[in-house]
Amino acid sequence: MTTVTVPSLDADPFAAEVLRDPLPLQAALRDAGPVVHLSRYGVYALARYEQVHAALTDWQSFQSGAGVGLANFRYEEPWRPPSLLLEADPPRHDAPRAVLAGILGPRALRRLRDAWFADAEELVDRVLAQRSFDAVTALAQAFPLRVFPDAVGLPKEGRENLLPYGDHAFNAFGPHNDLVAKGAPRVGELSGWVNAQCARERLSPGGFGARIWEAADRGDITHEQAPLVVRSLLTAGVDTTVHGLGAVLYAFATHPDQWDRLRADPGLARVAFDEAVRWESPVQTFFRTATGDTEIGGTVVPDGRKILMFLGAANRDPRRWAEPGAFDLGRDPSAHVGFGMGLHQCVGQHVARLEAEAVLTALAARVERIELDGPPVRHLNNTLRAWESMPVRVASA
Ligand code: OVM
Repeated sequence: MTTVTVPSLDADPFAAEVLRDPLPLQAALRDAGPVVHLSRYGVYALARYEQVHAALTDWQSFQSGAGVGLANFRYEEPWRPPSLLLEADPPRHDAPRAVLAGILGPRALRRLRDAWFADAEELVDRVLAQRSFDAVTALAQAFPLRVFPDAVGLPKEGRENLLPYGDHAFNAFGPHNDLVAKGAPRVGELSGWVNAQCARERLSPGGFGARIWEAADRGDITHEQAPLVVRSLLTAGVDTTVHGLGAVLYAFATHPDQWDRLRADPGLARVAFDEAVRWESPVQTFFRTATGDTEIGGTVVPDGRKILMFLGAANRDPRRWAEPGAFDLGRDPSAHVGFGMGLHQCVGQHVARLEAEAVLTALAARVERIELDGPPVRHLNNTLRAWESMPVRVASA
């Protein structure tokens, strides 16, 4: 094999101006080569679809067990006990994954569908009493916070901790920059609350949390593992869907032709959500760690080195997608890597799609036009592409 020189960039993917608009760096990384060295952090970067997809589907060479953030658990203490799903490799990963996949799978969600659609209609009716509102707080945050904690079986008290905890967890995948420092003062308090909700006694019967504990009773996972699997739900289940909804609402507020298309065929709601996940990539990046010297794109990444996968860049790679910058309900976005790919692909994706389908269906039946009513404001996070606020005005149907 010929060894090629790896292009090196000193750009900071976690700098505020890059987080505010990651598209120029994504393009520069894709164009620099299949693998790029990021000298600032001493890590390798993949930004083309082909290499991101290859890394995601090769867990043997690209391990998660050393952490999926910048911190290398071979040498550094994680900020919390590692996730049994996200930060684990087979075989340890597999039993917790199988349990959660059953609890969050399409079959299990069927019994939530009617209630969530009714909830979405009620929420949307209430929101539409105003002609202009903040789509982030009134819809993108309000709907997941209304349905998901109940589905998990959480008590009412303390739910306001869910978003700040998740926001910090996603910041903590990046370097120790100001975003991590900003969250640090509350980590003890937020983690204390989250960890306490993972106990069996806190979780109401019939919910996702109680079903995790029942899986432990059956011996599918151990009773020691159960609380950490519940913690995964609480960490990954709220901010992600909030920012996914924010992405699709922004897409429609800025693409009235696509809104007309959805209104004409509400069956497109799920495709619309996946297209928005491709287009905005609410989860922008995750790391892997080279398990042994690993060849990718003609370059050998040495054992133990961190590899940053740009999911958002792969989802807009013109080598894979025609007109990648277009939000287009006519395309098939199903191969996007916004939910990851392979063994670790988002286990909650069916929950996310159901939430989005409920909100979009309720909106499409009631709203003729949705437009920005002022400049939307980004929420900066080391991992998430997110909105802080999005003033919109609507015309009722
Ligand atoms: C987890 C988890 C899984 C996916 C994303 C994530 C904070 C966390 O298992 O805790 O982000």
